[in-house]
Amino acid sequence: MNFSQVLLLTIALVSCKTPTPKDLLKENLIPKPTKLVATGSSFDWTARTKIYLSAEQEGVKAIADYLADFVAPATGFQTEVRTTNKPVSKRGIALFLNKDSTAWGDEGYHLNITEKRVVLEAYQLAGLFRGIQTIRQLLPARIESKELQNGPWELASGTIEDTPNYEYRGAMLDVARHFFDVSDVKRYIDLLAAYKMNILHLHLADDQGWRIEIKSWPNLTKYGGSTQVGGGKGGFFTQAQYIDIVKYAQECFITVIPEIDMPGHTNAALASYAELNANGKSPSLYTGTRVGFSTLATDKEITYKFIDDVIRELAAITPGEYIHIGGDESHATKKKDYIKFINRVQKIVHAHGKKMIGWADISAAKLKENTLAQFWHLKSKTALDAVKQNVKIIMSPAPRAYMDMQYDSICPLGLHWAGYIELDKAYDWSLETFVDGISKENIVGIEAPLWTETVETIDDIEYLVFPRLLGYAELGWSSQADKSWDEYKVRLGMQKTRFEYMGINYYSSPLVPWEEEVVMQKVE
Ligand code: TNX
Repeated sequence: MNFSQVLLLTIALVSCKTPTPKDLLKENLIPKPTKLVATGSSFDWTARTKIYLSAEQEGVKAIADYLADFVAPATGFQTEVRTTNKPVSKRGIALFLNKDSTAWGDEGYHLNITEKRVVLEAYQLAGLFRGIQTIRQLLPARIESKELQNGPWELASGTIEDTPNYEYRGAMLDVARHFFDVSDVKRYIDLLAAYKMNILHLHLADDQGWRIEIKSWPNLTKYGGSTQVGGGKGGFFTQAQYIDIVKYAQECFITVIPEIDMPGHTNAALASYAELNANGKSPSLYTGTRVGFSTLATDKEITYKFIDDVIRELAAITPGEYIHIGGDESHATKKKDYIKFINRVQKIVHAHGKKMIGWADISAAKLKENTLAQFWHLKSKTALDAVKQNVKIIMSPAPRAYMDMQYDSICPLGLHWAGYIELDKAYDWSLETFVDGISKENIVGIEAPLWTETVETIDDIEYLVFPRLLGYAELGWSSQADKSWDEYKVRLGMQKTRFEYMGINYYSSPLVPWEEEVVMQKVE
């Protein structure tokens, strides 16, 4: 294109008033919405577009600001947020809490797009936030750019009705094997939020490091946080930093679930305080990757005083209802001691006003019905034993959902003890049929863990998480009825340009038909 053609095209764009026909059905939304009807036209977000909300709806303004701020860098628009009596009858974008729509649930939303307006309605604020992520994906991929881009900024017209299939949709980040700082965790939260995930599980303590400040036991971080796998300097979150992370996640309607793994996976604590060891002696710090060798002294009273202090301090800075106590791979703890230990820790968690989550190994103990068991193991007995106690399951089966598994044998990062997990394997299964004897009513949802024995930087994190995360997000959010890898992989392939503008270091799997997003220019 030469200069005069560019000029002509620009004039055509600026002077054009008729909306471009667009097909909502051809948009590549992930996770796939529950119901979608296309009306063949589009809404054009311009410099004059405003976001309207009704004055009395608390919390909506923050979400409107989030949307306005999100589009600002790429569009150059300072989209005004205005309060009015009748937000849904204005020309522009309306965000509205519909208090009668209890059936949409906390996270459901309705989106109605015409040539004149975009109306996003939800029963709760979280639903508005999830709906904003849909608006985000309906805008051209270059909306993700931090630099000014050319318009137009059109959204295909039609209606979307959307509610999540599962209430628990999460990812775990292990900050114990390698430490990741507040900015890395916030980046992780941003990426979860983009795909409507609602749980961030932080694995805060393991053999190699203790990563959360506990004021009553200061050596945990001072000494126990001072290294990591490979012998690097480690690190930890102060309580103030943790509170900052929790608040950041809350703004994305994501709940943080903190995990202190016990009674195994505790070498960092045992190294920090001799009295927690059965023999009263501290082991050295550990920077390798073996598992199953450490245990708290389960028959010493000081151990329970320690746990009580840790859970009390953690509960005080954690607004979410759950504390995760690990409980996996306690091979150095005798079975009868393990059972007594878990029963007692469950009481401590409840005494501090929280509910307990543990890896499904905890089903050997006597669990309360409001405890959740996180199924990870190749064998399903642990999950079945939990279900027998009326305990609900978080599905994290390692051969499908472990984001630290390599994609294939030449993948430069990750482990493969549970197999290689290419994108088709990560996506092509269903939560409710994966384990015989466990069905939808036993399951709260899905969580994809990222263990970090081999993961050292945020780039490493992104490479293992992307794009598997999108598949997990869809398994949790979308209804499973018409699911197919062949259809999904095309939608996934269309995320290429978006990932690039988002600056994501993703794995470009050969199984996916990656496509650049074509920039639609209006030539009249
Ligand atoms: C098993 S999964 C573990 C972790 C390791 C992971 C590595 C689970 C509950 N325990 O301690 O980091 O494998 O994939």
